Parts: sequence; structure tokens; C-alpha cells
Amino acid sequence: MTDGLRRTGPAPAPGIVHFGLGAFWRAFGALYIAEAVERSGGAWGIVGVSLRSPDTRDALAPQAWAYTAVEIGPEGDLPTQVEVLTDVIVAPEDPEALWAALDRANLVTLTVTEKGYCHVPSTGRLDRARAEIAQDLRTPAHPASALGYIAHALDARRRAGRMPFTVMSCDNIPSNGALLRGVVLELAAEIDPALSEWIAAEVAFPSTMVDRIVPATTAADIDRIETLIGTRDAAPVTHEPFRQWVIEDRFCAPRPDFGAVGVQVVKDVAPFEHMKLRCLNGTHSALAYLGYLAGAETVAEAAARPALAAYLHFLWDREITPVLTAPPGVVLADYTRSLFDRFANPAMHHRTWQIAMDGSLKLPQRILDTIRETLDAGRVPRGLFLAVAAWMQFTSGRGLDGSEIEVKDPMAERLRACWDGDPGTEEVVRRYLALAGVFAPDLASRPELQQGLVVALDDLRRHGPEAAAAAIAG
Ligand code: CS2
Repeated sequence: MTDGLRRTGPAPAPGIVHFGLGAFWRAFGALYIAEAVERSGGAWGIVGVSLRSPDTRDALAPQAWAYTAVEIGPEGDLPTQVEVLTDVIVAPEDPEALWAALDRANLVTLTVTEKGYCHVPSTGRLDRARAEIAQDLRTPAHPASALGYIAHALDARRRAGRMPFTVMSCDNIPSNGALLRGVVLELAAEIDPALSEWIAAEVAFPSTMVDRIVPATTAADIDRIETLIGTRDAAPVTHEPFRQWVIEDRFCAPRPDFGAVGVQVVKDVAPFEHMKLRCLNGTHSALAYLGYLAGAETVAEAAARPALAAYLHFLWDREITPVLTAPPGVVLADYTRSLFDRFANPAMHHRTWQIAMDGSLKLPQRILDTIRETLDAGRVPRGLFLAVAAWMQFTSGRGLDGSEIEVKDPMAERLRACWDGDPGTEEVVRRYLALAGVFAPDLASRPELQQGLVVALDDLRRHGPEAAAAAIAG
């Protein structure tokens, strides 16, 4: 180990169960919580849960759950050894261990990505067609989804006459607490109406805004970090210096000392969520689709293309911030300028393909809400239309040069089928807009949207992403 390696820890006794122990949580929430425990103590060790893959557990077990988080900053790489995980459970392999952890938890957190909420994105309601939900309903004591585990664990606490844990979503979804509460209540109501009533009355589901750019760890990162710290970590994470966590002040059980480490605990998260989802994630997705189609492997590479850089600023200044209310104390123009610097950080290898994933679940809150509000204000958001057109092209499974694209999306088959028979731009757009899970009918039926998407898709296919973006951003 080098002298420069900071260590948190030692790991405290467990008090948190976290669903979805991916790189993001380990570089973000887990690190914040480790620091909060360093400052203020408390039994806030984290039991990580994977609903399927054993990979993270298998990598971390020989390291006693410790791992390295490396900040990729202007002064080089800054490694921290994080010791806050107390166990990692692969739910189907060891459900008893998970029930025991949930039984003693004060806080349950989730980063399960959009898919994990098993909701219909355009309505926010539980998607009963999902196989996991069918299993949760058929055998509530042997669930498949995070929602199913949470509902059954809460039921055990209710039956034992004990207080519940707080359930906190940390995914990039607007009103993520309210959404999670809604789908858990829908599921619980089917299992036992009394459970649903108890959850509605007793359990807190705070909404949160989370922000830190965390690219997937690569084999090259693992080798580089071995050289940096002098020992091999099988599952390190890398992240940018920036981080922001805003949490709604709504808890039904004790919590870590978030305030001690700069987490903002506020009455209303909505303005922060909207700003982040639309300014950061909205343009991240736009840049991912256009950048990928333009042959840019990473976000930084895409942001370095002058036409795409100008397009980003156009989106922020002309289309996104005009329909946004700034959170208290924030100047939107400063916020978006700093976003550009974060995207342009050449030391971060954040693949456009990674961000392009699961677009059918991301587009509504990242881009379509802004489109709706802009149309309502009587303006036409041509820049965002181009982003949606680029998503359509990407999800056709073919680049503009005919090269094959691996599309990862729960709706991948249906998206690709919109192109079946090569029906021409108008028909392609009509088929996409008929996907009610993505485009709410009130939006899909707007003629300005239909026509605008046809023009944008034609321009994209005829002139390519950079020329189409330049024609809009001037
Ligand atoms: C990205 C986010 O992969 C994606 O869709 O837009 O993961 C983004 O990096 C984070 O939300 C930044 O906070």
C-alpha cells in the first residue's frame, strides 16, 4: 500500500441493507456513509444485496468486503480504502441471511436502476406484466424483486409489532420516494390490504437526488489501481471528484449523520431532482446517443466535438433551463457550465454506450418531460427532438453507417420492430410514439412532436449527428 492511501473504517456494525451494490453505490452512498460513521459513529455498516449476480460478492469476499474507491481528479488519482460493507448477500442463494439483515435494519436503500422499480415509466404504476412481480404475488415469502423483499420484510416487522425501517430510493427517477412508495403499496395491497394500510401509515419513503459520475470499472482500471496502491483489488471503483446528495427529511427510523458529511437534508427535493435529471441526465443521454452515432466512444470524446459541445450548451440555455425552477441558492447557468466541465473531463472513460442503455426507461424523466413543458409554453424544442431521434436510430440496432449496435433495453425487441420492413421515417416515428410505456398518450398525440421527430430523424439520417446538431445550435 502507498502512503497516499486513505482508509475509512473500521466497518461499523450493520444497520443498512442496500439493494443493487453496483459501482455507483460503492463510489457514492457507501463512501458518504463510511465518512459519516468516521465523524459521528453509529451502527451504519452496510449489507449489500444482489438479486441475481454473485460477481460482486465473489470479488469482495476474499477482501473482507473492503474495496478501493479512486477519485479521478485534476491532481491525479486519489485512492480511498472503503470499509463499510459488512456482508454481501446474493438473495436467491441465501434468503435467510437477507431476512435476518432486513429484520435488524434501520434503513433500506436502493440503487436498482430504473428497471428495478417494476413500474410503467409513463404512468409510474406497478407493471403487473413483469415476471418478478408475478413471483412476488404468487409466493410473497419467496420474492424475486426488491419490492417483494421489502414488502415481506415490512410485513414481518408489522406482525411482530415492531417499528419499520426507512426505505430510501437512490436512483435517477423523479420523486423516487413517492414512486417507490406507490409500487410497494400496490404490491402490498395484493398480498394483504392490512399490510398496505400499515405501510402507508408507518413507513417513510424519502425522495433523494444523487449525483456522481461513476463509469463502469474496466480490466485496465483494475491493473492501473494495482500499480497505484501496490496491491490487487478485484473490485475497485472509480469516480469523479464531484458529488451531491440531497435527501428529503422524511424518516421513520434512526439515520446516519448525513449532515456531518455535507449531504443536504431538505424539505423538498423536487427542484434538485428536476434540475439534475433534466440538466445532467437529459444531456448525458442526448450526448450518448448522438455521440455514439458520431463514433465517440466516451462522453469526454463526444463533448470535445465542437458541434456537440455547442449543441449541449444550446440544450441547456435554450430548451432545458427555460422550463426549470432553480433550487434555492442555485444559479442554473453556473450549474450547467460546471456540468460541461464534468462531461469534458478527459480522465474519465465513461462510455456513451453505457449511458445509452435502458433508454426506454430513462427518456421520459430525462427528456420527454422537458419536451412536454416546452410545447405547453408554445415553443418547439428542436434540440431535444434530435436527441429522441438519435435514440430511435440507436435502438434500430444499426448505426448510420449500417454497423451493428448492441442495444440493451428491456424493450429492445419492440424498439427494433419499429423499423421492420424499412417503412420510412413517418411510419417509424408513428410506431415509436405508439409505445405507450414510453410516450404518454397526451404527449404522443401532439402534432408538433410527431412532425418535429420526423424532421429530426430525417436530418439525422441525411446529414449525420454533428451536422444535424450544428444546424440546430448554430
Ligand atoms: C448516466 C448516470 O448512465 C447514465 O444513465 O446518465 O449514471 C449519471 O452518470 C449519474 O446519474 C450522474 O450522477
